[in-house]
Amino acid sequence: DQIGDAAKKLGDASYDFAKEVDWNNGVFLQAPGSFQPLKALKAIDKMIEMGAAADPELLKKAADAHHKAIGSISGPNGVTSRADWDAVNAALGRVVASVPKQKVMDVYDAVKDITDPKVPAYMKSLVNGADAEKAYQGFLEFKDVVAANQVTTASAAATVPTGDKIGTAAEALSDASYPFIKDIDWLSDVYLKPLPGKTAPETLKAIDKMIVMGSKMDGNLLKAAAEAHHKAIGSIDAKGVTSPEDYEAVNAALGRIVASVPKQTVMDVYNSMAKIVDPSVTNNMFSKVNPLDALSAAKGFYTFKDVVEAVQ
Ligand code: DGD
Ligand code: CLA
Ligand code: PID
Ligand code: PID
Ligand code: PID
Ligand code: PID
Ligand code: PID
Ligand code: PID
Repeated sequence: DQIGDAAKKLGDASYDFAKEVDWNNGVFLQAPGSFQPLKALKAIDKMIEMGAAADPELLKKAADAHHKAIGSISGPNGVTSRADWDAVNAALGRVVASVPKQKVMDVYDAVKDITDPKVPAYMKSLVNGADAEKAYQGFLEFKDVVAANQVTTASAAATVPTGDKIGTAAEALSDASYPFIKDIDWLSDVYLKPLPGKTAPETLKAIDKMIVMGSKMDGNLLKAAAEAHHKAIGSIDAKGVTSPEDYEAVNAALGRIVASVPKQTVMDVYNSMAKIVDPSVTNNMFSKVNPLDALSAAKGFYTFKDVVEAVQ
């Protein structure tokens, strides 16, 4: 297709740049400017809206392309192979083309809003500047091909199951855990701190398992989960906490996407995360909340998971 062909030209223009970027640099975990959690949440909300509007099949293929690309990483900078670099660009270009232009621009504008204007120049200073400009020129040509293949109307909303066992179980889980949700400091910057003692390649392994799980999920249910998050973001209070109803809808939606993949795929995520999350992290989280609320939430989760497993 045209986007695939254009991605090869983009690769010619951008792979030198890709090789020069130090993908293992911890700077990419930081906020791209001053820390503004509510504005950042807005930017993420725009990404969620874009993801919910995208073609689920193309999202799945983009996830697969990333998984494959992780498998061909080489060298100290963590760069993927030329072929996989092109495949990722092509897959993302197709995702972008599957949503109306305005949804893409809304993401750009919202991210721009939390990005210090000095950041692009700083990024450029870390690589060969001429290669960065060559890559950007390639991007400008690529985006015209994407625009020429772009849809103009959004896809239909997801179908949300009703009266299912997971929906019912989500009520009990939400009742048991909402006090805990209210105890958590959602606006803290602690969640952007590096995981103690873990390198980027080690962390990427766990993220890879999430990508694999995402790729196996039922597309309609994943879309519904994105929509539930978008709605929940719309009802947050000043401390970032969503309403009990929207919280319950998020739990139900997430339970359903978990049930849509094999148990082992979920356990692969859990086990790979357990390898990189030091007990000091969980203990620190626990120390900041009311312990009885956390225990009630945990009990609720372990009851909920049996219902999920039964329909998995
Ligand atoms: C960039 C963009 C990269 C900056 C990276 C910041 C992104 C951080 C994302 C953090 C989000 C949070 C998610 C994480 C959550 C964690 C949860 C725990 O360098 C601009 C200005 C605005 C930059 C900010 C907006 C970036 C938006 C990027 C997309 C967002 C997506 C995704 C996020 C991440 C999540 C992924 C899953 O646009 O951009 C460089 C440009 O900066 C440079 O400016 C451009 C002008 O826009 C353009 O108008 C033009 O002036 C151009 O061109 C210069 O510069 C000129 C000529 O016109 C060209 O022809 C050519 O010759 C060129 O010069 C050569 O120099
Ligand atoms: Mg990504 C984007 C890393 C998994 C879906 N992703 C980005 C970039 C960053 C990144 C490189 C955001 C920062 C930025 O804009 O830099 N993703 C990244 C990693 C992983 C991952 C490390 C780990 C596996 N992503 C992942 C998964 C999905 C996505 C699983 C779901 C399928 N990702 C996704 C989307 C988008 C990203 C939809 C974006 O739109 C965003 C992005 O790239 O926006 C431009 C700048 C970008 C780059 C350095 C890489 C692109 C290089 C282009 C083609 C040429 C360079 C141009 C110029 C020099 C700089 C960019 C200017 C900009 C205005 C265009
Ligand atoms: C400028 C000036 C003009 C020239 C110009 C110009 C540049 C405009 C630009 C630009 C626009 C632009 C847009 C970009 C958009 C990037 C969008 C990224 C979206 C990320 C998402 C992440 C996610 C997910 C995901 C799916 C999940 C939800 C999420 C489900 C259902 C200024 C050059 C025209 C770069 C969507 C993918 C996993 C949130 O206009 O003179 O330069 O860049 O998890 O959804 O699971
Ligand atoms: C524009 C203007 C509107 C019209 C429009 C428009 C277009 C927007 C577009 C577009 C946005 C867009 C985004 C693309 C992003 C591509 C990102 C590629 C990333 C590739 C990576 C590969 C890799 C790896 C990996 C992880 C490793 C690092 C690597 C570590 C730690 C402008 C059409 C709406 C194409 C990250 C995955 C293995 C490098 O908005 O008018 O057209 O395209 O090895 O991580 O090692
Ligand atoms: C300039 C002027 C214009 C021309 C121009 C220009 C240059 C702009 C540039 C540039 C922008 C730019 C951006 C780059 C972005 C790279 C993003 C990489 C993201 C990598 C990640 C990796 C990671 C992980 C991971 C998970 C870990 C955290 C991390 C935990 C909990 C100035 C040329 C356009 C290079 C996200 C995945 C392992 C961080 O604009 O005229 O030149 O470059 O380790 O999670 O640890
Ligand atoms: C233990 C001991 C026994 C008792 C026990 C026990 C506990 C087990 C547990 C547990 C398992 C467990 C699993 C959990 C899994 C969480 C998984 C999260 C996945 C996140 C993903 C994120 C993503 C996306 C997304 C879609 C994108 C890709 C991504 C596309 C196509 C120890 C109690 C049985 C909590 C998938 C969603 C946006 C990456 O066994 O005696 O306690 O918890 O962006 O994909 O867009
Ligand atoms: C288990 C054992 C196997 C069998 C199995 C199994 C089950 C795994 C499961 C499961 C995992 C799972 C995960 C669930 C997670 C629910 C998470 C809910 C989060 C809700 C939030 C709401 C909100 C917001 C929001 C953003 C705001 C904060 C809030 C800010 C900055 C165990 C079956 C495989 C259900 C976060 C979105 C508005 C609070 O593996 O043997 O069954 O379920 O307002 O952000 O303000
Ligand atoms: C313990 C002992 C057992 C019993 C037990 C127990 C407790 C465990 C606990 C606990 C675990 C735990 C975890 C918590 C996790 C909270 C995660 C919140 C994430 C929030 C984010 C917010 C954000 C943003 C956002 C984007 C911004 C960055 C942020 C940028 C660029 C010990 C009870 C089981 C509470 C990610 C979205 C706005 C950070 O196990 O016997 O008690 O709690 O602002 O992006 O700015």
